[in-house]
Amino acid sequence: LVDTAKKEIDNAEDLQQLNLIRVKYLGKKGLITSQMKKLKDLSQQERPKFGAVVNKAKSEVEDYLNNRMNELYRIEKQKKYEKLRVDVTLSGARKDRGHLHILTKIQKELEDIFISMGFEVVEGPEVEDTWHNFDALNTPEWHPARDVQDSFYFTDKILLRTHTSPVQVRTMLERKPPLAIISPGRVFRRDYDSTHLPMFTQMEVLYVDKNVTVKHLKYTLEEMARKVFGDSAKVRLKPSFFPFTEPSYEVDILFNGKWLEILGAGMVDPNVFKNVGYDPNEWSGFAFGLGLERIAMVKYGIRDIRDFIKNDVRFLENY
Ligand code: FA5
Repeated sequence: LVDTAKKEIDNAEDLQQLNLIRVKYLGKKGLITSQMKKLKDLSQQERPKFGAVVNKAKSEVEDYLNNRMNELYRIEKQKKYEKLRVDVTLSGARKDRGHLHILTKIQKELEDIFISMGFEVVEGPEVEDTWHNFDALNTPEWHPARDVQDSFYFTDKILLRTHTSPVQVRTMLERKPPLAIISPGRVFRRDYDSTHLPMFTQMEVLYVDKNVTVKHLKYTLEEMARKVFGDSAKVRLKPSFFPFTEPSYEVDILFNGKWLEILGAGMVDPNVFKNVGYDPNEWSGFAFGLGLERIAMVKYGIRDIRDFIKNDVRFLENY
């Protein structure tokens, strides 16, 4: 009986089957348990002997069962974990990853360059009033830049800013000199061709301190050009005119053997200082406004400025 029990126990495939075997042999009416009922038919002398044999069989089968139970338990647990296991060496399904837009990258690059020179990033509103956008910047009513042909007006006093220069005004009104700020952002003009967009990105740079000269301006521009375009890049200032700077310059950068105009610059006009309550006899400064699309075009050889806003992935993936 013990041997057949053991065989059955060996063949049990899971804990459920094993439990049925336990009932079959060791349950209240089990095959081994019920052997004890034979005791009453035996003689006084035979009873202890027979009892001992049955008890031994019982504990033998019990031990055997328990061993098999532990074994099956281990195997089932193993199977469960096997199912959950992840093969970390399998190669994953490749996902297309996005990246920053070329303009965002250029903006961050320029921000880092100026931050490393001690400039601070400030922001201004895209919807401006004519005072901040023009008057405070010494641009009188009759100036052609104010023309409705060139600017997007909401009312006669409110418009989409045409450049980032009003942020100069807002910052100087809020703070006392000296100051060194940059201000990147969107600006809007009625322009549209392969080198002009109606919405484009400028970055204003303003430095105000005592005894600031054109040399400081030129050094800052050269430093910027070297960092953006490499050590061989050269900077050239050409006389120009802006109402809010005196003298004013158009700035060319030599890159890949070509001189390219990418920004307007100059020494802050004394009238602008007066308009924000700075004493022009005490304070001086330089300012410039970069076109970020133009910088990216020069750096990466992009021919048509309209590619920036088409959102064509085939273009964007190149940068
Ligand atoms: C200005 O906007 C002046 N506020 C810059 C300035 C600031 C001068 C501080 C002095 C002191 P301008 O209109 O030249 O200047 O524009 C500056 C740059 O913006 C240009 O050199 C060019 O790179 C870019 N730009 C101008 N118009 C467009 C346009 N429609 N699309 C793309 N880029 C443009």
